Parts: sequence; structure tokens; C-alpha cells
Amino acid sequence: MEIGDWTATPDLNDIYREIRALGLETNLAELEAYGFTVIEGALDAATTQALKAKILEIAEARMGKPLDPEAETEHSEVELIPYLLYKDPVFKQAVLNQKQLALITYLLGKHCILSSLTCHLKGPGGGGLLLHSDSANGIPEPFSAYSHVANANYALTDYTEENGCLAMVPGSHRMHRQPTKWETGLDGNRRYEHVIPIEVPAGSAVVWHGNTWHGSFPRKKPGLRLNLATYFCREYIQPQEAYRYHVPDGFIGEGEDRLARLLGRDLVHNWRDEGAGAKFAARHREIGRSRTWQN
Ligand SMILES: O=C(O)CCC(=O)C(=O)O
Ligand SMILES: [Fe+2]
Repeated sequence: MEIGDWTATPDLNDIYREIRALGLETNLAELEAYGFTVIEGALDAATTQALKAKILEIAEARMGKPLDPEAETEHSEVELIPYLLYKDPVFKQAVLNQKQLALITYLLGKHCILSSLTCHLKGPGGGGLLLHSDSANGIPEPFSAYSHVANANYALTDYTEENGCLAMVPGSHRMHRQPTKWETGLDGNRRYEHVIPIEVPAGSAVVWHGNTWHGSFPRKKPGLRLNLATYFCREYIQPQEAYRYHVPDGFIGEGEDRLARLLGRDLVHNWRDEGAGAKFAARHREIGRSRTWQN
């Protein structure tokens, strides 16, 4: 059907039209049905390579030792490499990738903000990252049907279970709770019976609803598994990383309004002497126009 300028769904009309124009309607159906979807080829080979190289450089400096992505045996378990956004222009490109951002906008509305940009760098051994929902840190259960947080996670190395890939529990966004301690395991006799490996080539983006149970398998061979987690939240949630008051001069280019909003420019709360001002009035006008869940 043709999507009109329907007054009941003012934000959704544009969001849906963009998803259709980008050829993502099947991804949208998968996201609704299973709580996650894979966009293969979301990044071209050169961007995938650039992200991987930059993250390795940052991780080596942070961890104070050389890392061998093909043959690493020393570094086991998961190391979180945080706060990547301002470290190289290629990270901004990954956040603004149209396809993942269109699905994130569907899940979180057009006022969502970036919560964190991190890499889960994983070497061989250990127990993997146990199953969890990202609706953590104070979001009460039962979770709501709509997302408060959402994740678009790029694979920067080829994903297989043996390589330590992402793990998902299809349909778990409808459980509206965290897994219990009997439902978190990935390996051996603790492995949760419904978990599946996301075996996709490097450059894929996996997008999921904030409720969906996921984790990542232990790596069973030498080398490193690298991802880039672009993690977003609705504007009333405290972001994990500090962007709003720390944007480097010149970082937001001419016309990059969406980037500015993602970094907190349009957030209304947290005023000082300037008061609520024009931002508050503008938001009230906008909300008055529509009270659907997309706002
Ligand atoms: O290591 C992974 O692939 C999973 C990371 C994860 O749980 C997340 O980004 O929320
Ligand atoms: Fe997670």
C-alpha cells in the first residue's frame, strides 16, 4: 500500500517510507517477528577493514601489548574497548550508516540518542558473554513491548560459533524480562536450549530490539573476534557514554542535524539558569501533534 501522511502516525510515516526506500521491509518483518535481523553487507569491505584496523590500534594502546587478530592466544575472554566515537572519522560513518539507523529509528523514535560506541574484543577461551537483554541497569520488569534501548552491532571479523560469534534467542523480545540464571549459558551442559549462533560475514550489521536475549559464544580457536556495537537509547534514558557536553570542535559538520541530535543537542532536560526555554516549547508543540509510540 502507499503510505500516506496519516495524522495518527506522523513520525512512523516518514520512518516507514525510508525503510521501504532502503529495501529493508523484510528486515523490519524479521525484527518484529524474531526481535533481531541481519543486514548483510551493511559496511563495504574498505570501511570494515578501516574500523578493524583503528580498533586494534586503540586496543593495543589501551591494553599496553600487541594483539594478533589471526593468531592471538594470550588474550582470552572479552575486553570492552569504550568511547570510540571521537577517536577517528570512520566511527562517525558507522553510526550514521543509513540502513542500521533507519531500523534503530523505527525501534526508538526519531529523538533517540547514541548511548555508547564500543568494541567487544574477544580472544580464545573463557565462557563467552552470557545471555542477557540490554534492557538492563534499572529498566524494570516486565519490559514493555516497545524498545527503550536498541543495538546495531557490526561484525568486523567473520562470525562462526567457533570464532566466538554473537548468540541470539529468537523471539525472546516477547519474554519481557531478563533470562534467569538457568537461561544464560552458551557452552557445555549449561548451554540454553534455544540459543542460536549468528554466523555472518564481516561487514554485516545485526540489529536487535532492546528486550532480545543475546550474548556471544566463547572463541574456540586462536585469533580475535571484533565487533562494533552502536548502542542507542530513547531520550529519557541516561546514555552510557558522555557525548553531549564533550563534542570536539568541528565534529558536527554542516547539515549534520541527525548527528547533533544523536549526541544530545535537542535533549530538553538538564537545564540550568537558561530554563526550559524554546526547546521545551517546541517539543510540546510536536508532542501535542501526535501521541503515538514513535515519539
Ligand atoms: O559480544 C557480543 O557480540 C555481544 C555484545 C553485546 O552484548 C552488546 O553489544 O550488547
Ligand atoms: Fe548486550
